[in-house]
Amino acid sequence: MRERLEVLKEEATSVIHQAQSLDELRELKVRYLGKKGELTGVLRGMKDLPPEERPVIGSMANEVRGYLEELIAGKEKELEEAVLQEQINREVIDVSLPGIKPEPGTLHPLQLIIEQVEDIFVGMGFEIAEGPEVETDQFNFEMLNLPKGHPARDMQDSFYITPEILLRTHTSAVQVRTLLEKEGQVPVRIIAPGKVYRRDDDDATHSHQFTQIEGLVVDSGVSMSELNGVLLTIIEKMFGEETEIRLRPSYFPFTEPSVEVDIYHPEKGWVEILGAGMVHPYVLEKAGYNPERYSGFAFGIGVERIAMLKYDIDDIRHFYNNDLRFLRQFKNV
Ligand code: FA5
Repeated sequence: MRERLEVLKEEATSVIHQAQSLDELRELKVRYLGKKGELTGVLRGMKDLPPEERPVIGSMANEVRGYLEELIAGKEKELEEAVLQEQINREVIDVSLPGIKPEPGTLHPLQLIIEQVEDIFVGMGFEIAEGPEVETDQFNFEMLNLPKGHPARDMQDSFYITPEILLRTHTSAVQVRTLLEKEGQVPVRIIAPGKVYRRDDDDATHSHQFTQIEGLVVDSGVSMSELNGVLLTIIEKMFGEETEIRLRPSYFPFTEPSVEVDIYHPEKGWVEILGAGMVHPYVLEKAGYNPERYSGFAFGIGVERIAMLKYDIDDIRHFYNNDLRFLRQFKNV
């Protein structure tokens, strides 16, 4: 019995030392120390020993068990460390290699124009206002002197959601919202950039969804010449002092008189960029401003048209196709 234990100890010591993997070690642990393992087998045989030998062999067997347990634990640690070291070696990062540079995005050309125009107007004391793209018929049309059935509604063929709610056809709806918010207070000096929607057929210069910047000034004694001055300032700052412009008399139900402004482009000829005029007394009155006391002017700039002239873009659809080759050109402007 004593010899069997000795042999067992020796043999186990040797194979445990040679174990190559944690799995192998686990198998050895079961083989020698498990319930059906070899050491347990020896202990089972103790019942056949003379009583006086049993304590001696028992204590020896326990010693062997303790020894093997410690040996296995030590080997386990060694193998675990080897696995970890191997993983560290495999995942080593060479910090001296050049990194992958994330390419910074660029501002969209329409956003560039909006920000340039905003800067110029903020410099002239204007505030920036906003309104929703889903608008009521009342703010988009009725309070702008365009009652239901008015023929001028056809100029802005609309996307209706319900008979009373639509995608706004122009940013002029923000005029109404601003005046109602200001509750009769003056001065009002705002610009309002945003998207607008019309059932226009798309072509090189028209889109069913485009961008406008509305402007509105209301105060006592606001005149048409002030409107001319503001429009000239913005055009000169955006296009340079040499730019040729043309004011044409026009018609909008919410301004009287009304004008449209064209810019001359050497290849494209005259291009309409905005509509403007003196705020119609009906609009002032409906929004709580006494037209006897106050006057104002308003304008609506087509942002795509400005960007097309400024950056020589021949088709409005380039703004919406998100072709990176097109967008990357605006990196350093
Ligand atoms: C209006 O939308 C008026 N609300 C402008 C206005 C505001 C007048 C305040 C008076 C006072 P109009 O429909 O003309 O006007 O549009 C204004 C500008 O938007 C045009 O001059 C043009 O530059 C641009 N625009 C109009 N339709 C389109 C379109 N389908 N695609 C791209 N740009 C357009």
